[in-house]
Amino acid sequence: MSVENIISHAIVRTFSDKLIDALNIDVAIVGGGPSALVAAHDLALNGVKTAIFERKLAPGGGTWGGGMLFNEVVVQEEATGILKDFGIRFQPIPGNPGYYTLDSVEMASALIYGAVHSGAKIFNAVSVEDIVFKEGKVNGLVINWTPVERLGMHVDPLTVIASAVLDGTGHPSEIMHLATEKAGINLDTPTGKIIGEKPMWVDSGEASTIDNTKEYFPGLFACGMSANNVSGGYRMGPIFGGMLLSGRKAANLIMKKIKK
Ligand code: 48H
Repeated sequence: MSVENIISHAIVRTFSDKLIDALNIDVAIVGGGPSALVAAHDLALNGVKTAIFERKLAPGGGTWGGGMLFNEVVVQEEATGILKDFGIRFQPIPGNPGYYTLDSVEMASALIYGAVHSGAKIFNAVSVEDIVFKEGKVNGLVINWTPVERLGMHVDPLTVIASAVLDGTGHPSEIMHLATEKAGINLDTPTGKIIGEKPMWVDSGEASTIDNTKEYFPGLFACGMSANNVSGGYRMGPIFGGMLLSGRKAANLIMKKIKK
């Protein structure tokens, strides 16, 4: 075989093996933002078969750009343990105990590396366009290549079967919209519907992001900004402790559910 052939062969074979292995998993995560990356890391580290499907080429979601493209973010004391778990460095904000700044590029890359290195699989440039909804239960995801989605090509998707689905799609809560609008699911919210995100109130938004991280329907969980949007929490801007802690909470809730 020529070296050109060896390279192509090896890539097609190893990728196919990876994708086939991910067609039936414990946890299917939609979106590769900070909350989802922490959840994937914790799940995989505990032996839970986990894959992330991320629409963009680069996972990391809203972490890369810091605040208004100043590529630094803030994290509060409660979440520094997670930063340490991923080897992310941080420095105190002088005169403001309990708050730290960190390089958002270091955070994004470390979260991605940590998730993959702990055994989670990330499929980038893959968009989730629907859920599998059988006999009243969420059973998995319907996936397609992002370029197919973007070009509006009429190409049928493939499916991933999973014991639990985690919506980590950020502000739009895409999976929850599919659940309510296409599957007619009543979510665990006061109205059964998506309440919608409120304006900026940092401390309230940080606390509610964690509180709102939960199972909204059997087999369907939400974390991060998606959870906050579903339950009507306030936004918080470029502070990320709530996102990291939400990912950790989601992983713990899912592990408890799966073990049952
Ligand atoms: C595949 C998809 C799909 C889909 C979306 O928004 P994210 O960074 O996620 P979170 O919730 O972990 O973090 C939120 C944070 O970044 C943020 O926005 C904050 C703190 N905002 C505060 C404020 O006041 O504005 O990432 C979500 C990811 C993205 O990478 C999307 O591309 C991806 O999900 N995604 N992937 N299929 N259908 N929908």
